[in-house]
Amino acid sequence: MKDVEDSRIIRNGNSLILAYDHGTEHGPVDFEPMPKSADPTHVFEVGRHDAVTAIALQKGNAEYYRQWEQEKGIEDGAPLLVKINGNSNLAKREDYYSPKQCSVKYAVEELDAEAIGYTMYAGSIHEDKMWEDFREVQEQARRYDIPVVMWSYPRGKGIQENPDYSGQKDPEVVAYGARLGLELGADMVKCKYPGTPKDWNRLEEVAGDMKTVMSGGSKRSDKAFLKDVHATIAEGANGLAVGRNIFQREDPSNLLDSLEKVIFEAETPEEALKD
Ligand code: FBP
Repeated sequence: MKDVEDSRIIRNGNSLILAYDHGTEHGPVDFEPMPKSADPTHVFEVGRHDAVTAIALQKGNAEYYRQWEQEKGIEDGAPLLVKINGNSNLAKREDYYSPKQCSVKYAVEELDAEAIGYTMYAGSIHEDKMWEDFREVQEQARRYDIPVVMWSYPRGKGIQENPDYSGQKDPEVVAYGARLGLELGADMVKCKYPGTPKDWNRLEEVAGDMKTVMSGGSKRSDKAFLKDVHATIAEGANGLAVGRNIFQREDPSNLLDSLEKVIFEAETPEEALKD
């Protein structure tokens, strides 16, 4: 197996993944604060910023991305991470489940993916099925020597009905989700920020050497966002996977400049904002 450090989604040990699967996961409502973000090519352009080490797209947008690169002669687009599974907000379900829309073979052979993303809902009544789905994805990714990033989002009835847990942002739940990434063979886990540096540290204590990145969350000020990113990195995180905090900004390039300094150059938010 190739060392994950050799992947282009990693730079100086860290990553900044631009996530743009929201049209699947949340629907067009996420584009309302910045209507031009509904146009995938606008976000593809944003991904050309030096700070971005991968762009995470569902299959259809990944196909469009490759077509856009080809038609425009673009050679400096972000490395492609294909998000293999996903689900919409429209369906009524008994519990969380994220079906696959793309095979690893198609992602690598047809789309030239450099990494694979998979959402895992541990704690759902469908967890067992998702483990089986993930096993197949992880083993195929190994065959192609590309890293697997697990969107590790424990949620569902197992957690809601367990009095030991206060919900999906309970630090013990988040840490358990991160640990499952290690146990099941992910190269990187993407976890929700439980809220404090100490809570993120709990996750790092159990994640071994596996890469960990903070999941962006809803839009906040540059300063507040950089503070969270820096706090998690100080506790051992390897960067960020972010969507709304980038594409819901009129011009995200300033924030990307600052993120680059915090994630790859070990600057504090104050230093990064001052430059
Ligand atoms: P954000 O930075 O906008 O939070 O995006 C991260 C992400 O993981 C996306 O990849 C995904 O669409 C979304 O969050 C899922 O969030 P949730 O399932 O919590 O609604």
